[in-house]
Amino acid sequence: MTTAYRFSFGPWNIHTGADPFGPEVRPAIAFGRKVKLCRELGFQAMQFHDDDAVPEPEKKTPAQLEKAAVEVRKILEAEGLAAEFVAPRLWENPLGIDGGYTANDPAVRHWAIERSKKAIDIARGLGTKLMVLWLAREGTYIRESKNALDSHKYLLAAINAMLEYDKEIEIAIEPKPNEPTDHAYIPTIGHALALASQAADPSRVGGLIETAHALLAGLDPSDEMAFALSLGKLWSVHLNDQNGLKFDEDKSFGMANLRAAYNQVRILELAGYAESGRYIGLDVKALRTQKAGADLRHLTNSRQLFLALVEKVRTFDRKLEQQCVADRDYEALEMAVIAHLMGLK
Ligand code: 3MF
Ligand code: MG
Repeated sequence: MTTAYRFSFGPWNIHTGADPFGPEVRPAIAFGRKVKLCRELGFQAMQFHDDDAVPEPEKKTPAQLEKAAVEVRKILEAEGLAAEFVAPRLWENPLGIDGGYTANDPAVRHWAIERSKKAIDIARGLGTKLMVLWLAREGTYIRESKNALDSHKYLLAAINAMLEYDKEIEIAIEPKPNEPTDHAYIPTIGHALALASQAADPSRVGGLIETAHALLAGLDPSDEMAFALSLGKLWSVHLNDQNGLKFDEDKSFGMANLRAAYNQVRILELAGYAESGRYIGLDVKALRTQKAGADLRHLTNSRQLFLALVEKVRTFDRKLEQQCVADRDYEALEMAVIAHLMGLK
């Protein structure tokens, strides 16, 4: 049979339900409890922002960061879990109000790179080589406020500084077209991998694709994934869902666009993603209206739906598919897919 998929999520995926227009609606859950829940819910790894793992990284030396992260690693290992990646969280710091790597102020750009090195120290302690760059505020609200030609050079310089700081790490860029900025730099995986190809060591720069981010760019997530997979550059995914062009909803996987979810699973299956050992990250959030105590189902539902769709992909009639393609009968092919998803005979 086939290799089993491995699942991951980040501490931010179990959260208090606050949004920009209202207060928290559920009590916070302590980190230790989240780790236990991670295992209990059937997940194999946790994802981290640097300060999810070690608070106030700026105030600690590399040795202190690594030591503190080793303690977190022990907590994970006690539950049989691994750390999948670390992402430098530049966007919560007032210094990074206008971006970090692409800030106009050279002192801020310096800070952003130093903070990223601290995230690498933490990754070492946690025992992962994978760094994720979600370029939250690397973009503009007002186009004239930055020189975009310079911005892309600065992004490359930051990536190169990280590669240079630790010869083992690998960087997965997580593209997103907007939010919190109006226009973000590196909006798609095409942009991410073009930048990667220019890095000092292109073999150590790849991508992470989030369903919602691709949808927000008006693109098909499964084709975005296929592009990265065909280049050997899909190093993680953030599966979730998104109901059209709205705020980044982080809905449960497949709950708005079942057919698109099926196609994401199909492409991962065709590429043998499970065998690659990479994780299925679920960047999903509980609905704000979900009551405390029943607010984990976004994770279990997403995982369950993913696995159900794996079965759907594996049991689709391949002969019929080939026949429809050979006959160029795409109406029949489409109906067969829908009938299969709906369990119609
Ligand atoms: C924002 C995101 C982020 C990233 C995370 C890890 C908070 O739209 O998707 O979630 O996934 O920072 O890179
Ligand atoms: Mg994400």
